[in-house]
Amino acid sequence: MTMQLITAAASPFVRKVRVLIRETDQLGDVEEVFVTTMPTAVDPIAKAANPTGRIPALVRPDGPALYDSRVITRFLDARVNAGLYPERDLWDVLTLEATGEEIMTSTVAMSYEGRLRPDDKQWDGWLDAQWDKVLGGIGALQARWMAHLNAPLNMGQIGVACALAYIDLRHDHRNWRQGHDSVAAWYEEFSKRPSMVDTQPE
Ligand SMILES: N[C@@H](CCC(=O)N[C@@H](CS)C(=O)NCC(=O)O)C(=O)O
Repeated sequence: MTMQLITAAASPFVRKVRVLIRETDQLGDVEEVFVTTMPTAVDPIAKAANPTGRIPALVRPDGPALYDSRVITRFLDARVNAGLYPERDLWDVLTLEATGEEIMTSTVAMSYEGRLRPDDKQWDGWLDAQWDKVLGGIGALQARWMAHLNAPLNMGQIGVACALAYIDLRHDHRNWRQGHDSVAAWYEEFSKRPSMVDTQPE
């Protein structure tokens, strides 16, 4: 039976799930339902699937809806034994995935600040503090995580790639590649995967 993924093209949290679905050949089992939702204008379909209205949410015909991208990716990985969370490396892969998630949390918050808050209420200090967190995450990728990024495909890599792609989409002018050559080179290659190309926001 078909499941429904409540989706938006630009969301990095959603994109993680969409990339996993393609990498694990589950596109035939999941219908992608596109919505437009924001903290200030929550889409009713998103709200029906997740009490907070956040996306992604996965509506299942045979059980309650799942939400939070990491819950959904664990579920879809386990469903087909895809091995994107290898047992022998589990805590590293989860922490790498969390590093991508932390970057997404700060960059999505920065986008909302810029797009939703009135001009006279913009707070540059807060934006800069969020960007510091992003730089902390990318710095850690460069210093500690390159071996894991270059390992066989795992969910941490997908999360990181979707986080970096979102920076290109919304915060390109901050020039995240500067000082992070290894991460940038890794990302250049990873973003050529068909799953990434197919989920590239317009
Ligand atoms: N921790 C959540 C975060 C999801 C999230 O913040 N999604 C954003 C889209 S990028 C959203 O739904 N925003 C609308 C809102 O906050 O109401 C996850 O990993 O799924």
